[in-house]
Amino acid sequence: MDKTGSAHINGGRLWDSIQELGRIGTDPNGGVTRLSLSNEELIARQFIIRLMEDAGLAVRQDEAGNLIGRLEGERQGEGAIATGSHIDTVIHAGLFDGALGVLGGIEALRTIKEQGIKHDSPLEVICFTDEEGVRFGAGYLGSRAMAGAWKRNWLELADSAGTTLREAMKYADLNPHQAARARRSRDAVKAYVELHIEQGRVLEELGEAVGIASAIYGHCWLEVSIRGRADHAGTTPMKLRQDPLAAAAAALLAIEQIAIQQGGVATIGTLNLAPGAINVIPGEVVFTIDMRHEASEPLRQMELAITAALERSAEARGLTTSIRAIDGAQPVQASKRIVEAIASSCASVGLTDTYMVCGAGHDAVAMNELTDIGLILIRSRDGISHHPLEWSSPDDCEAGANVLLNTLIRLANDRSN
Ligand code: HGY
Ligand code: MN
Ligand code: MN
Repeated sequence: MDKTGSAHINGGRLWDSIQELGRIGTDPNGGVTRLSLSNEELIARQFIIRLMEDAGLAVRQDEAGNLIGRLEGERQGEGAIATGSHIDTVIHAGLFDGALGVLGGIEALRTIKEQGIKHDSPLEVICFTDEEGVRFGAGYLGSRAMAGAWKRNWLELADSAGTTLREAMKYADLNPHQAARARRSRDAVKAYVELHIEQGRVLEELGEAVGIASAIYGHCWLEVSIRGRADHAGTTPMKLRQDPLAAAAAALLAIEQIAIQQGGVATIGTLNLAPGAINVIPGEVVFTIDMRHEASEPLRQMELAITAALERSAEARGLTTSIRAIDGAQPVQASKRIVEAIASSCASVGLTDTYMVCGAGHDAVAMNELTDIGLILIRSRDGISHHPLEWSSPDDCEAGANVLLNTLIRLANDRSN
């Protein structure tokens, strides 16, 4: 601890670990792809285990595959103050999404151990299984399992190659039928604070390195199928077509307007045509919608209005549509006591307390079902994320990890909770 009573991590060591993890799963044309439980992610897990062990943490893997590094506190039997995030990525991702929270958490606990910093409560850093949900279609799998929200039917979810989550878990030496045993009690985890890149433009526009999330958006993921009739592209007159892509196109523009009107966001991230040939009118269109809002009711209104727009557009062309809810979570509020601890930590390292609502989802959303949560965000260059150009500076990574470090120390010695 320095003379102001604040502690500081080893910024160079943190930056090196981010770069080293970023070399696992690199894409030939730049970026990183480490889908959940893929070979690349399993290799990255071994790197995380080694780093946790080098930091002097007691390391275990729970039944959902979450890696947990733990430092015992001075008081026995206390609930842990936890931090963490994920190392699985989207496709062609950057180096920082999730990685900063896992590596920043390991660096914070390593600093506490190295410097012999007092902490009454035990401290944990958790590397959660499958936060992104990109491979199987449902996210927060590890954090939901820990929070007691594991769903057995997730095991049947399959990736684009047809491999189910059940098979992927077995491949990773996990017993898919025991995942629900990862559930922990409220007594076991007293608080969860996550460090993450902002993935947006707010902090950069404010000129601030670190932000404090007051709330995190909720999300609703739908899979939509519109079926028409495949036909010859040359001989089928326009008025005789039953073209599902035309119906989808009309609906997509309505979806954009609904999101704007509700003050939320909506994204069509995947779209597939069948049979998918240049000279065949598609018989079926399947696409996904990711809609989000900071408040529950407008999120619900978006889902209702978008569903109605899809059905109207299909019916107007005599087509059929089916809509399947594939994932979702309600917006969450950060805990007041944790926000205050983060704000005091910002002040102790010379940073202003900048508050914001976070549009990206995080394991903190799932952990909010188990305990009080907080979220520390750092600036993203040009707000770019889920992209090879995602980047945050070494200084901002260090600043965010210092705020995390001092927040964990505060919460671990706070006798009032
Ligand atoms: O989709 C998200 O907001 C996060 O990256 N899982
Ligand atoms: Mn992400
Ligand atoms: Mn993330």
